[in-house]
Amino acid sequence: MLVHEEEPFNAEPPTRALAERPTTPLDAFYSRNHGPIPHIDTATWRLEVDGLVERPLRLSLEELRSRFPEREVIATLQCAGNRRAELIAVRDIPDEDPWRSGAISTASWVGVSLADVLAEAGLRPGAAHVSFAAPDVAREADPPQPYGGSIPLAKATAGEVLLAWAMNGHPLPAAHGAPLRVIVPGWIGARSVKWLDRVTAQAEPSGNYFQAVAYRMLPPDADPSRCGPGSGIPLGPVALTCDILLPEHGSPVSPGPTEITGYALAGDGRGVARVDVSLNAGRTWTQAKLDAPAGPWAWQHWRTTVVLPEGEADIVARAWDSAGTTQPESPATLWNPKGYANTSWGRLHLTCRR
Ligand code: MTE
Ligand code: MO
Repeated sequence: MLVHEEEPFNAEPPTRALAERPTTPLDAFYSRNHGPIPHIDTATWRLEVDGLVERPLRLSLEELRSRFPEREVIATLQCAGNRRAELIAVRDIPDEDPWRSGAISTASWVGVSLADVLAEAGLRPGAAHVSFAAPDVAREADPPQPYGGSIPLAKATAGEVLLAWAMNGHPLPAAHGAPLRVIVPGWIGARSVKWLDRVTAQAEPSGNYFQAVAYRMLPPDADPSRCGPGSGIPLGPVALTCDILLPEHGSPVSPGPTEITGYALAGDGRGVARVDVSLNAGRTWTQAKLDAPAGPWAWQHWRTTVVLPEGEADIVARAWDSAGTTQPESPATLWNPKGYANTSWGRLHLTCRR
């Protein structure tokens, strides 16, 4: 793993570990933490469900498991800061980790549907958002702030949002949110709150720092240190993206036929329709072969064989979605002060020698 910070722990896998299987092994799944990992005693832990509900709930993990149907969703989680390093190369972004291509991973998640839990609590009129709270505290804010966030009610009740206790067939590891975390498929990873202890139905989005201040798309001329709650565009659904995973950045390759592998992921409600690869900065393209997705919320791997020249080669890849739209060409067109949502063409520079 490439460790960006030890405390709080932030690390991404080499892209090779993301290319091998549709789901990412637990020890290769990226870790994104804003504060120290809390170690929670599952025996005394309870989930509170409150706010604009008819019947507030207080549930142990055992009660959650026995009172609601178990669901499995294979979902890709992607940090809004994935590929920030390419944005930093355009213009510096102080105080944010330079994530490369590995702040994205896919797992099979097992838990209960948030929709079922909200139905049991009974939503009251006026509920329009569902907020999530956790006990970990982030020191990057002044004063330090607990972690939280929210999603609109339509997404919260759509069925695919899970309160999950298992990942790839194992109990959720502490680093990934044990005993219980939210999984919001198709939305930025930041909304998939780990170490969940409270779900609140409310009229407005969460006022938590990570919803109201951070994870917002600021205009390019904004100074983040002067942007208060509500500035910019709150990030939620992810946009169409794709990237190259193999060969790995900087790996030695020979000229001649070489397999290129990557992933593509469409935005909420859309599918990946095609992936194109170019060796000449987009003058001509060839189509990659797309693997079938493991489910509607999972990335799709793709592969194609290109003939690499001797010397320097620049490979680019772009995905198209079911609405016929494609990705922006360059990180420069997407630069923003916090370095979020770099969904530009996947890029790989190789030096090919015999
Ligand atoms: N939940 C809590 N409680 N604290 C956090 O710092 N980080 C969020 C989200 N949930 C975070 C959290 C962010 S920014 C991302 S991208 C995902 O968790 C990362 O999940 P992972 O570490 O399991 O990959
Ligand atoms: Mo994130």
